[in-house]
Amino acid sequence: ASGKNAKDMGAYKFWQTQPVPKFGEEGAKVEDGPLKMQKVEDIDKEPQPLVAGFEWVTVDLMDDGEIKEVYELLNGHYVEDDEAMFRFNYIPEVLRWAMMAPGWQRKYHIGVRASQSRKLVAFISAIPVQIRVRDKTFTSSEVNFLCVHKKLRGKRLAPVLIKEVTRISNLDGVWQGLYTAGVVLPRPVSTSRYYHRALNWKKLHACGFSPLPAGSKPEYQVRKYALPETTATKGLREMQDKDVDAVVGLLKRYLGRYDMAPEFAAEEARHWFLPKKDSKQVIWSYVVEDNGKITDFFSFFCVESSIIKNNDVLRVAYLFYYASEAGLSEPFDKPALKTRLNALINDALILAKRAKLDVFNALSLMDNALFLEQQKFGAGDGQLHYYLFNYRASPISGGVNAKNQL
Ligand code: NHW
Repeated sequence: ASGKNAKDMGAYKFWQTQPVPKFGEEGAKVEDGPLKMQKVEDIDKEPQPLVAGFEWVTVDLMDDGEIKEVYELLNGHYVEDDEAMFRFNYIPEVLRWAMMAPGWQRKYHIGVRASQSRKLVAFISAIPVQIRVRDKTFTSSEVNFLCVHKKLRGKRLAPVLIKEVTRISNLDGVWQGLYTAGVVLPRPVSTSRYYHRALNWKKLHACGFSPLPAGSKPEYQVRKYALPETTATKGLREMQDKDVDAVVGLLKRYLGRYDMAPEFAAEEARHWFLPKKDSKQVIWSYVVEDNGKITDFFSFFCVESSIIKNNDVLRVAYLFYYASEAGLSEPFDKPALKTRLNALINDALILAKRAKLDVFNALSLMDNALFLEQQKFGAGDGQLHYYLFNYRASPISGGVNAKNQL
């Protein structure tokens, strides 16, 4: 609770009414489990009414016109950095990938329209995910893209949207939520920091993302971040459909090393990791094959950010999931994992550069501490806090859900 947005518990007028852990109880050893038990039959069948002039809708993301409306709402009003230099630009391909994962239902694409103008002014969404916290796995609504039009801010609409996605989840028998935010709310289960690795330093400098360090020269920076043309890992190739089962198995074992992680069914892995051939590429996934066996896997996705001052975009790569047999040897061989991850991530940087991405982001979670410095990532000023709704857990180490950077 020491972040710049931290408030004492009583100041969280909405969140103090919700089944989330409170500040001041950190570090306590508790038995993991739900905070509140309810029954489906006790859940309201209808949404809470909105103030006059606004109405609930569900958004049809299959419809090009409707997804464009969500795109435009987010493009104009979603998350910005503190200096308002950049704002996420979630193109429809990314929105569909993120919100139409296996198990998605249209009723979770919740919008608010102005009754007269029909304009979409607020949005929230969720997809179902399987989350494992230590030895317990449960279904959870992963909530994302909460957005309120700038003209309607501060009017307590966000809590109404959050209660609506909770109600819809509860009616489906889902009682837990998972979400991330840059702001501090009661109470993160895990917190990580963003790290950035320049791929196109000149562009990052020109748009104000990367300052020139004191005493340095632009050409030094360009040289510092230069990368080879070709990857180095033997057996590295693009992941294909035939690799899905092997990747799921490897990931399950690798993610088993962390206290908290998602569990992927084959169909989910196919959705999250295999690029769609017929639209703009969102996700890049690679495997290392050694004598017919998949020994390593990594993936990254791209989300653009608008450069607010000049209408250009930054193409930002986000490190997604990875796994390596090098982390699974008995006994655990940390130096071997470090060497392997550095080789894999260096190849990921090369591939991202080849795909014309400008910067590569990673969080301080999973085993990323083993390569961030060596691969020339620098600490950013953004933090990402991970939250569970209606779940109490003892402190989580190495908490991971890379998807939640979206
Ligand atoms: S985080 C990105 C959230 N979106 C943005 O930052 C976009 C730009 N900002 C906005 O659109 C990824 C507005 O400022 C928003 C707040 C809409 C953020 N999460 O309406 P009021 C996600 O999408 C609390 C949760 O007056 P506003 C994850 C705030 O603390 N709560 O504010 C979303 C205060 O409560 P308090 C947030 O500025 C997860 C109340 O909202 C929040 O007009 C959602 C003020 O409301 C945030 N990011 O609109 C939770 N930001 O207690 C899912 C502010 O302090 C929970 N607030 O009085 C799980 C549900 C599913 C359960 C299933 C069983």
